[in-house]
Amino acid sequence: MGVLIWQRGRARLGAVLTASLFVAACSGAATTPAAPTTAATAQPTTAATAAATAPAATTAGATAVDVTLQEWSVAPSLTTIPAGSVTFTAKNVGTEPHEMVVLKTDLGLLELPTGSDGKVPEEGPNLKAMGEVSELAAGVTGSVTLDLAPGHYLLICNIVDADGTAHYGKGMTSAIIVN
Ligand SMILES: [Cu+2]
Repeated sequence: MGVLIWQRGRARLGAVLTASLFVAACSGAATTPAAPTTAATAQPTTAATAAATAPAATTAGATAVDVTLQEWSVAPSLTTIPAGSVTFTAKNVGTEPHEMVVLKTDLGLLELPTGSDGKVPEEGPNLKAMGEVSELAAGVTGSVTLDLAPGHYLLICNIVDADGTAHYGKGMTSAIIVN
């Protein structure tokens, strides 16, 4: 009788120990796969954030200059800008077509040479066209991004109307300093 009780007690103890080991093994196994799952979820989130940030940083790197064109003026929002990438966004708020040509030159606002038709040559001594937003109809906006070195620049409208009216000669010129 006494032996039988001892054996039962021992068998019960064995069963409890086995169950404990089994639970420990299970929870251990359950914990291990949980960690990689968390890491895998976190990693794509980080990558997606980095990808979304990259294009924004590129855009933020360019200096933005808004240029208002009308009869008879060229009005940039900034007149002194840092060297490097510059995005000019020109809006024609006038009634006639206008354009915006960026010229690197040391000449003054109305000192540029002009042909017999009143047009400014876009290449020459102390004169170099860097780029342009070509002819915009009334109400239209256009942009151009240029890489500008330090220097003195003029923004002009180089359109000459059929009746011979040269927009530059009418005063469509403005200076920008890049430093
Ligand atoms: Cu014009």
